[in-house]
Amino acid sequence: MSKTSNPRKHLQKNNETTTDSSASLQGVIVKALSGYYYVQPQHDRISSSTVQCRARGVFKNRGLTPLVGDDVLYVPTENGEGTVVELLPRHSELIRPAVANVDLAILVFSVHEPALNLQLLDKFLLHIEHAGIQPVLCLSKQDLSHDPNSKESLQEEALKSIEEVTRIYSNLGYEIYGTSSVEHEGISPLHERLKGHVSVFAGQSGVGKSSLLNALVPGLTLETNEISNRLGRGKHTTRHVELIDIGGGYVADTPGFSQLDFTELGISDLAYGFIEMRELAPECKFRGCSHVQEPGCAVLEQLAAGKIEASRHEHYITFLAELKDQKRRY
Ligand SMILES: Nc1nc2c(ncn2[C@@H]2O[C@H](COP(=O)(O)OP(=O)(O)O)[C@@H](O)[C@H]2O)c(=O)[nH]1
Ligand SMILES: [Mg+2]
Ligand SMILES: [Zn+2]
Repeated sequence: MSKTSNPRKHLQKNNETTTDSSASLQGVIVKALSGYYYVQPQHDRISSSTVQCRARGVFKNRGLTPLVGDDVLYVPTENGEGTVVELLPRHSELIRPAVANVDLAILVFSVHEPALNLQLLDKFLLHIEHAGIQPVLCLSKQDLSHDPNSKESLQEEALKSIEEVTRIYSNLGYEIYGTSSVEHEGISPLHERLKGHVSVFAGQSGVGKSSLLNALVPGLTLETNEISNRLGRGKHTTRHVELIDIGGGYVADTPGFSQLDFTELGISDLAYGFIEMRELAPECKFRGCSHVQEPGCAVLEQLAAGKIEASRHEHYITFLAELKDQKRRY
């Protein structure tokens, strides 16, 4: 029996509205490129093959654009491809990078090379908190703290970084993972943490994000030690987001939160992004207290009592000045 002799199939091919939606399957968009959406079937997560899909025109009419990370319903078509017929509700939406349903951000900082920068750490945390995503701290390159070949001063600095981050940030309730991609240390606890989530890895260039992903996913060979992706290495390398299946979860292969400016933040968002200030704000005498010099400020009281880390408040004040300066320029 030839395929075209089946009248129903014939209809399907020529008129997508007759597609039987009850035959739809669920999946996740893991890549979007040139009008195609690559859907990883939910029922078949073991095999790595994705289904190349077009989206129904009806999305555009409703102003909906499917994003990488979206949970969708799709209907397989005859040629082995598919049609995305429904977008399931989104839990979150990141703009840069454009990914839906990210719920975990792994904030990577190296214990050395590049040296630990607590101000940058607080800036990343602020943006992640603002995006409503759960942050997880990862202190990478831990091997540098005990590498017998490295200088003693370097080892000391690495140890100091570990001690400082642990003291400040675990007191605030943040989870901290220590890793070494070189020694493959701490990789599986991090892997466990990523399961069941769509994550982005954030952190400055050179901290070891790509190396970590390569260590987490057997067979993955992301380029490491990239100098800069500002100009792109070839004319044909268009930057697109892709989700990497890490076995029980997905990670977006993008330098997450690449633009850390304050354009999207207001003054109250700043205090919200510092969790200790968010918690104390209701106890301040004035509503909308900016925790800079107001009388009866609970944050300033706790700071004076040594219960709020000085570096945290310092960075908050610095960001506040930057934000005000940025607003003035517009
Ligand atoms: N000692 C040590 N070096 C590392 C580790 N992970 C990455 N590196 C090195 O750090 C540099 C930057 O790594 P890469 O993964 O490209 O960082 P990314 O820019 O954050 O993606 C490379 O030279 C890596 O070899 C680690 O665990 N230990
Ligand atoms: Mg990289
Ligand atoms: Zn206050």
